[in-house]
Amino acid sequence: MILPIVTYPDKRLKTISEPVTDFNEELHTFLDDMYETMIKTNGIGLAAIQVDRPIQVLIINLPNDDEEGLQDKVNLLEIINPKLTHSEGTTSYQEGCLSVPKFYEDVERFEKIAITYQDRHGNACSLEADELLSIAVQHEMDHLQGKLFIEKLSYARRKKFEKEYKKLLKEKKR
Ligand code: Y12
Ligand code: CO
Repeated sequence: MILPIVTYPDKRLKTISEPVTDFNEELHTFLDDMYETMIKTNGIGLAAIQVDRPIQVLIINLPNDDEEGLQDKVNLLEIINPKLTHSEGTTSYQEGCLSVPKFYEDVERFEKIAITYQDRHGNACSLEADELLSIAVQHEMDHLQGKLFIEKLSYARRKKFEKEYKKLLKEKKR
């Protein structure tokens, strides 16, 4: 089932998500719906709060790093209750978000990270990430804390964003 995506400036995106305690059939169906929704909307990452569920769940499916750039489901990561265990360096990348459509901006983040998390069955897992995966994990983990990438912009860039986004919303209404 395709789920509606909550978009900025909806206040629900500010909600701090709660840990998952039940790794049951309902969670599995929800994860499948998140995947379907992310693929349908051309996303590479999605957090549960973006589809109005304040639980610590995120999914990431990066395209293959080759000419075709296929988004292979075998590379799908389902990350539940993540905790950052290591971070090093800084890097910058032009980010986008399904909850902030049509806006991309450079954001500074850790270059490399390590996390622990649980999979859909509640098994303990760990992940070391660099490059695009590191950025995607940090972007999605921010959603679990009610934070959007636009909050990491400088004052001047944020102002520019608010002006451009307001214009976009007006055009959409017409
Ligand atoms: C690097 C940086 C950020 C992330 C987080 C995941 N971000 C996304 O998946 C963003 C996807 C996105 C897709 C859009 O396309 C449609 O909605 C059809 C989009 O919309 C437009 O620009 C029209 C905006 C963002 C991971 C890795
Ligand atoms: Co996002």
